[in-house]
Amino acid sequence: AKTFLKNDLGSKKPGIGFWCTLPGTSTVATVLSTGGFNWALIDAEHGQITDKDYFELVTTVSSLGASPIIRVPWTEEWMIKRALDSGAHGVMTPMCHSAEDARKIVSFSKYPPIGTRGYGPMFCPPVFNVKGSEYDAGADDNLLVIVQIESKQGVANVEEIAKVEGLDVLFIGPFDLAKQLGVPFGGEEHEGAISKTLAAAHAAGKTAAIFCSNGQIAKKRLDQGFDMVSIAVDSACLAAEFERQLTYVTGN
Ligand code: 3PY
Repeated sequence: AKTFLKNDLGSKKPGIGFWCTLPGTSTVATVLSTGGFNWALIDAEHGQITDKDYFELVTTVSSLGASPIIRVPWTEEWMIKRALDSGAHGVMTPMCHSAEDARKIVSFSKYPPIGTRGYGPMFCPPVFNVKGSEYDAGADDNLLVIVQIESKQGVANVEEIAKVEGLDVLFIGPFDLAKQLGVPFGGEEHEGAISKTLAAAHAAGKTAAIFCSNGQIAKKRLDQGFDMVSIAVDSACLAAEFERQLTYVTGN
């Protein structure tokens, strides 16, 4: 069973997703009912979600036709294992600094003999609606390995990172990137690092992805050549819309 997102990227359809920071399935179900998304990021690096929430979120997202991608808090083998064991279609790791980091992440994500992923996928087959043997046989090929490029070293080493076999997506975290580079967000150096990462991903035949705060920015990034974008964050949308409605009654 291929993942929705991997299928779409393989047929050159853009990956359109959103960021989920709230536990509980109501928000993801509401957003996914729009039908416009092929992935959702379940964020356990920042926000309120912990690994106890993975199972129900992953099941809800995948049952509504999108690929659940879990961002783990850090690049730890046990964190990646627990995320994959919930039936996630892919894992995103923050702060990939080097090809060595990327090789480690790939290894943590694949079963032996390719990697070192521990075996315990009891809850994965139902998410994919397949038998256990089918999940096992397809896991290494079908699950997405996504690393974030968002540091000085990550950008410096991005060509080598992109060439790492088994890695699927280079995902730019623009906010961390600006802070880690110590440059203004949206300035020349920031955009230069973003373009360099985009070019390196494509030169190596990998998917280039970037976090976007809204749909207008996401459209620009797709036009720039990115294959995969997020368009909004659940909690930020709630706050922004409530604030907007409030201005009608408070007048400011
Ligand atoms: C960043 O912009 O730093 C991210 O990781 C996405 O929120």
